[in-house]
Amino acid sequence: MRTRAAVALEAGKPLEVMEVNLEGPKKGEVLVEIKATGLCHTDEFTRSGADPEGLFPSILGHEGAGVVMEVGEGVTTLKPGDHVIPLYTPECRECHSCLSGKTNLCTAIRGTQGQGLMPDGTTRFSMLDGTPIYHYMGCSTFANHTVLPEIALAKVRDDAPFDKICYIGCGVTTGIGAVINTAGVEIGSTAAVFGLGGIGLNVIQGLRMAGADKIIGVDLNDDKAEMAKKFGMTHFVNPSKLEGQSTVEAIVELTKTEKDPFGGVDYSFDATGNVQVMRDALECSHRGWGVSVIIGVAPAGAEISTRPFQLVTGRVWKGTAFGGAKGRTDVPQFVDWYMDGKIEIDEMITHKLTLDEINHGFDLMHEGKSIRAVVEF
Ligand code: NAD
Ligand code: AHE
Ligand code: ZN
Repeated sequence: MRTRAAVALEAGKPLEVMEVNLEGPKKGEVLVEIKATGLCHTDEFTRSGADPEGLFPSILGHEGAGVVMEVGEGVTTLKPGDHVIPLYTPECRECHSCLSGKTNLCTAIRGTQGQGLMPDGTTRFSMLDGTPIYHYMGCSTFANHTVLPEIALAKVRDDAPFDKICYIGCGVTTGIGAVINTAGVEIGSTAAVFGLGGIGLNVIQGLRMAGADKIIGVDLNDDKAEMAKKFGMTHFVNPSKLEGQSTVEAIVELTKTEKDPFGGVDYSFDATGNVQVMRDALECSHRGWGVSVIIGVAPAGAEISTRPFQLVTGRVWKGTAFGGAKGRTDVPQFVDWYMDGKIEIDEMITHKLTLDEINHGFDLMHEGKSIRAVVEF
């Protein structure tokens, strides 16, 4: 069949909206009509050329929601008409990692997924002249139709709005999951969140759900503070406006008490992808027990560093992919939480675009004007 997609032809170039060929689902695969997709900073990271795994030409996008149109041979858990959310972290429930119960990082198809291919080593997308187009994160939601493996689709209830629940395909689950699954934040905790964008706001929402007392937001953009306050931020630090004080010192100062003269937050989260920020996030966490979670994705070649003494004195550095969530199991639950009013999404979707306007969504991201821009098909 033919479908319309925004194609990343070359690193650093705007996406080009065009008709592409899409082959039908093979064994174990599913054809999905994408109804809506969010624009995550990770899409921009790959579009820009900063991603060591970036491949071109490709169809980016990994934060979608849609409807099953056709299933390939052997597919048993999905049928045409089912509402689904694509999963860049699949859940096969059979590989060593899934069976370990210790991680959400299913390994069943990671090799081919990282090569922009379906599990059989081929691509379903091509240009009208026959040039193959790579898949992206196993999802490629910047296309009106896409093909995914059955294990990379979460079946969700059919009364949930696509233009909101697409965000559960990455940002919402990553942010809230980082708090609940990865950090395991307890009631009464103190926390710092670096980067108040589409991920950081969901970390803040997760911290409020977990019952954190003090939630310190950090961003270079003052405009991000207002929305963060609505989601539970109690204090704001803009590192570019500090005088005679480092960001770490400012956060320590906000958490010091008479009983606790050392200060430092119980939990910190990086949602910027900047390795110097990751260091600050670790170092503002509490001596003896602070846990710092890296969510941000750093460009090719970037490395984190700190004095080993920071870890010797009890701080713990962790990371999280998709908030530690097991997609097929946990994503339907997130959709229920949204529908039951337990989590908020609507306000974070600041812009709605058509596919033809998709590059404007990346402009808004760079200008710091959007939290999530969503493309509706
Ligand atoms: P975003 O662009 O919406 O938000 C980033 C925020 O960080 C912005 O508000 C920006 O002003 C702020 N910021 C940038 N540099 C800063 C600095 N030096 N100090 C303080 N604030 C700074 O991006 P997003 O969609 O929220 O994504 C955030 C990061 O998380 C990206 O690196 C993305 O690739 C990554 N991510 C990771 C996962 C995962 O599973 N680990 C999932 C989704 C996104
Ligand atoms: N391709 C990059 C790594 C990108 C990365 O870390 N991706 C996250 C999801 S970001 C979603 O917005 C992830 O889940 N990674 C786990 C995995 O297996 O890819 C690089 O550095 O090569
Ligand atoms: Zn993402």
